[in-house]
Amino acid sequence: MSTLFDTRKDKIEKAHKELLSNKNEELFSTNGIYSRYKNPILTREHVPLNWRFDMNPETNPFFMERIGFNAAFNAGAIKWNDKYLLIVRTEGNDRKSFFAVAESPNGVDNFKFWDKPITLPQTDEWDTNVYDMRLTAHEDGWIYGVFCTERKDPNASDGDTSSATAAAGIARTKDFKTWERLPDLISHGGQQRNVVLFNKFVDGKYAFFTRPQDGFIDTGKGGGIGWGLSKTIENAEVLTEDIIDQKTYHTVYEVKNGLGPHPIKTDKGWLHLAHGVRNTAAGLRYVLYVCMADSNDVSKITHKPAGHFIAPLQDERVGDVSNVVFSNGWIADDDGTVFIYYASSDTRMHVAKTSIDQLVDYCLNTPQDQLHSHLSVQTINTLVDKNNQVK
Ligand code: M1P
Repeated sequence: MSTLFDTRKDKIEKAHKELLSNKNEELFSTNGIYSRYKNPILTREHVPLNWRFDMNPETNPFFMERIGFNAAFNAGAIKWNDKYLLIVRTEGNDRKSFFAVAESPNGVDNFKFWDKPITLPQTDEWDTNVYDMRLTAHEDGWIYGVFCTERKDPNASDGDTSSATAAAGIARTKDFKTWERLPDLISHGGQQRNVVLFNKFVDGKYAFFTRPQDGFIDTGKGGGIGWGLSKTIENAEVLTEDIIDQKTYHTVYEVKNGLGPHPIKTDKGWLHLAHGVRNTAAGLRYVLYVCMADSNDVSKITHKPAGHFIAPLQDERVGDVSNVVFSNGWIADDDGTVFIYYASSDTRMHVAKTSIDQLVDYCLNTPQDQLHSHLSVQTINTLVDKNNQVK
């Protein structure tokens, strides 16, 4: 007679195997800019069973989950050895997130976590929590992961057990298994999340996109996406940060404006994917937007379509932190296909498919935000008038 252990193990293993081998399905896109896929590509259910269950019937007769997982989201992305790799922000029920590599043969389904999560070396000041890694294959030969390291605010008053400080942690690897930890980026513009290392030297220096803000939650004077240079990466420090893209009143990036993944180079310029945040009666709303920078100066934005590119839709709207889409990973394939990896509501990962040509067309031909309702109407009327000329 089979035991409770056996019955449960069998059932859970079958469901897990099925989940990992599910085919995904590209959905028809009305906007013609990108297509969503039917299924999320990674969820907490994808986390390997041997990270969760004690597989010994002697010590786990109920086949109980010993370590629970809350979410799998905000993944960095890279194509490596012909495989699509995500460095996933994997969050336990204990609220700690860490990084784990998940790999797919085609970029849209069959994502499987590697054997073990990444063991990230610590600096003298341990991280309390780490998240949102951006990957950069730098021309110096290393692959860098720049991520947010969060620690308790040393200046928090007695009894304040939630104030935190955020800084940009830096680690580098050549195989995604062994990581060398470097000192955190020193910046002088306040706290940092959403820091991205550019893949080329600029004036012989390492170049960072930053997002300075006054406090952990409060952006305060922090203006948006910043840009700063550092003489070294081993002791990275940006002495000044120029704001290259401001947060702006009554736009989708009114409250926060932060870069997503490393930009993609095209014939027409660099493509940037970023997130914007605005406030609503229901709380903050995070959306993604795309813009383009000058071919010769990745920090100079030349084209910025109005509004959001991807906003939370249907099921994506609900999760741990609802009404959020966030992306810190995309992959441009050699044939021009672009896979955008985005998380919804700080809970699960999705993929959207587009191409360099579509993104370039989108950037060059989508009207810019005119910042006033009557000018939005004018923009619509211009299109209507143009369409009226079409026979
Ligand atoms: O909860 C939404 C996002 O909030 C933070 O992003 P930002 O620094 O732009 O406010 C991060 O914690 C991010 O991971 C999270 O998805």
